Amino acid sequence: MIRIYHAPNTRSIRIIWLCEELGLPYTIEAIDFSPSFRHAPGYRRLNPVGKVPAIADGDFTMFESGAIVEYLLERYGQGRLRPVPGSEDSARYLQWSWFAEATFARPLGDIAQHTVVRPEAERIPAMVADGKARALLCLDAVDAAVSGRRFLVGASFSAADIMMGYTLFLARLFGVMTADSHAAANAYYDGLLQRPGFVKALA
Ligand SMILES: N[C@@H](CCC(=O)N[C@@H](CS)C(=O)NCC(=O)O)C(=O)O
Repeated sequence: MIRIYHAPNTRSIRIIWLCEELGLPYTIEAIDFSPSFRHAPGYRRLNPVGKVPAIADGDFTMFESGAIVEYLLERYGQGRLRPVPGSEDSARYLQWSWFAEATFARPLGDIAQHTVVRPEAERIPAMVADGKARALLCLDAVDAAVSGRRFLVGASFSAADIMMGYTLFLARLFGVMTADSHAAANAYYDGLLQRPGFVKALA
């Protein structure tokens, strides 16, 4: 049984959503998102930098949401939710999965840090403005990629959509993706919101 260390609105949403899509049994360990809990030795044993998510699969534990997604697909996916390794679609799948976390989520993380995560005295407004500008550039790229398409890669839903779906959740949450522009990205994200697994993960 996979145990998912989860806090609302965090990247553990990706892991719950993936388990739902694969029909994998899992349990949720709801954690306290406060720095004092995340940086206590108990949680730092699961995630050495005190971030969410982490999982335990039996005695095996790991962190980093994108790596967890790939581990679960390799171990339990039986070829589902990702293109055949070595194919061009697989390259695109990797590109958008990494882009979602390594490039797009970074400026959104800066916005989060300087609006809600850090204590007020440590927040720098200029970081928020800069983060918004960098995130908008990423949103432009996603908007172009999903224009006239339901999914990021090929004709079917893949775990790249799970990676990007959570990133777009943050983009909406922090007012980077709004209804008055980026029609294709909004339509794509609204389509993802129809998936029961995403709805359950967000609940
Ligand atoms: N690249 C990491 C990012 C993890 C991350 O930043 N998690 C956020 C919640 S979504 C967090 O724990 N933030 C608290 C902090 O940075 O102090 C992953 O994908 O797992």
